[in-house]
Amino acid sequence: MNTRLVLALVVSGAVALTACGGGTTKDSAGQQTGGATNSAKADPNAPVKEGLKITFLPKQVNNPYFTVAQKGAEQAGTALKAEVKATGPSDAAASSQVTYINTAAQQQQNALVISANDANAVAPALKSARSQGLKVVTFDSDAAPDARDVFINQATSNEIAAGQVKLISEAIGGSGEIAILSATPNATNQNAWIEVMKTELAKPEYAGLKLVETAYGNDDDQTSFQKTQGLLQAHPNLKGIISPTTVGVAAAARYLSSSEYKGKVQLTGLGTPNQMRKFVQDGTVKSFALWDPSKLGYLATYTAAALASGQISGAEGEKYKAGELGDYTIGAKGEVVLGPPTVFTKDNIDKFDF
Ligand code: RAM
Repeated sequence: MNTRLVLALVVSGAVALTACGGGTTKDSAGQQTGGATNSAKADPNAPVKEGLKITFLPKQVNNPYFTVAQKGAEQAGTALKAEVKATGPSDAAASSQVTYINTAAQQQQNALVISANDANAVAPALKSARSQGLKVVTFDSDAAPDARDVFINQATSNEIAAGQVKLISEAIGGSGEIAILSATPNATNQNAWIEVMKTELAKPEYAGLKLVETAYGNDDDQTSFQKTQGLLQAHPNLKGIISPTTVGVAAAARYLSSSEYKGKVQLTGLGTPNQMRKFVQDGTVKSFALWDPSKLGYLATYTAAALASGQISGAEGEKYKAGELGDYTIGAKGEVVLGPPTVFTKDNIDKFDF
């Protein structure tokens, strides 16, 4: 190896290390704040690079919610002239995404867009991918903040969780036992929402509601179905269930709709209108909520392209354009919020097709 080549390698290695710093910073409350140390200067006027390779990695592939999100990611890919490749595990288990992350790095993708099954289980692989030059955007369910550049949150946890408590309270007339049917025990997003639900339930206006159990259906249809049955058997006075997962709420609705509990035990949650329509029409469910997953996938992909093109670095206050969704600004802890969820009832559900 000649001296010039050695020097070039050393210099490029140093540049790579600087650019991919990936350190953490602390906010005033002492919490880790998001993304890289962002030492690289962002250029808001930098053009989006053509031909970017972006891997889209959902919690699981056989989940209609993520299929819709993937469509949005692919639409963004077409608009950006980027190559979006979707891949992922069939179950939402904690460690299931690690090999997919490693593969994306080996394949020298420019960016990875991921909904994390577990904030910490994926963190070492994400950090390693970033040190190899990939930009990491989490969406839907965050990873440890120092393992990604930006998190695209569907709505604030407060909006989502407080909304869920309000819907179940209205459905059961403000008093009675309730249960939560969640996804996996490690899901960052569901756990954040459950925390806020508990805070909400402690407020005087919800003094009549009593949370008796939180069960986990693991975002698996059959497990969620059986856990619904288990909740009803274990709690004969149960008046309502909140299932903040599209898989859980659809399975719970299916169980209730053909059981003696239909119309007696109320159900709300986060569901896709297409999965929930028949249960709203047959009276099993009065109302539920969700955002548009395709917009979430679209925004996450635009964000990945903005990062990989050097338009943004993930620092608070940076602004960028996300195609037809318009302008976004990176908030505290490297977080961007898509917008408030929609509440669906029999009066509006037919206007939505996802
Ligand atoms: C499931 C997943 C996803 C969540 C939605 C509401 O599809 O758990 O992470 O955001 O439900």
